[in-house]
Amino acid sequence: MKLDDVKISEAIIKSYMRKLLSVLKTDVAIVGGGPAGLTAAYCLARAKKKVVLFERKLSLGGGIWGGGMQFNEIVVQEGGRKILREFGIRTTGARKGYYCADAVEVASTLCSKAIQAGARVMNLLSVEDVMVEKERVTGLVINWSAVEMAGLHVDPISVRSKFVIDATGHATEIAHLIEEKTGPGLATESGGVIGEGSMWADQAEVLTMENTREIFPNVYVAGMAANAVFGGPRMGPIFGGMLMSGKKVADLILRRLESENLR
Ligand code: 48H
Repeated sequence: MKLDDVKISEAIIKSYMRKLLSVLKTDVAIVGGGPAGLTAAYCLARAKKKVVLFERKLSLGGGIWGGGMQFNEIVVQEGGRKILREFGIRTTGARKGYYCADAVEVASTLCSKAIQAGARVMNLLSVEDVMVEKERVTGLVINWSAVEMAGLHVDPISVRSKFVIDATGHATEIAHLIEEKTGPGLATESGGVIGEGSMWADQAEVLTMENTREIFPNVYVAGMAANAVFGGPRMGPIFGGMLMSGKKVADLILRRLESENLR
């Protein structure tokens, strides 16, 4: 068959527009495609929820790719290994309780499994604001990352979602946005983002799980952002907490969706 260049363009435009239209109203909108966001996307999609994940960058995976100091291996503990196994990702036991996984295998597999489970993953799109109605977040405001990078004055568009997950990592962008626009109403002691503490892997892994929760009506925080919001320490290249936090946030939202459907 002779290829028609314009038909290639037409196929891409039609298919992308179908995808974009399909994410305008969702159950859960996730900001950030690192380990926490991708794990949450997979767990929610597997439970048949309508889920979209927005990632600013070209590639998904966030901080996974670089492992520790560009050694492309990550470490997980027992709980993290269990989740990696669910994804079919292999680990090697450096020593009991410290399991290594190939960072490239982890990033690519989390991404492919989330998409195959039914999550819509939209890269090259940045979340620049949230929609707030009656003191609760009702969706996200998105724009092309290229617009953001070029600093162009181009207005964004909005997507509605029952729940939002801030999985933006160290930057904690959604929590900062909410604090900036609505005042100190976050579920922290100060009502604002406390900021992440210094390295202490053991505490950080425990606190990441504790800090994975709702921080503003309809907004949950997961992964590194959870520690940054509540002032937990950082943990370096151990990623089990990120995976477990992604799973926990999905479970919390699944329970909410279930109870709200029953009402
Ligand atoms: C669209 C956005 C926006 C936005 C940010 O940094 P991540 O990998 O986040 P986590 O929490 O899943 O994992 C953290 C982990 O990678 C890490 O950094 C660890 C364990 N550090 C420990 C330590 O001590 O340093 O991914 C977040 C993603 C990135 O890909 C961003 O590009 C993306 O979110 N993002 N996407 N719109 N406004 N903000």
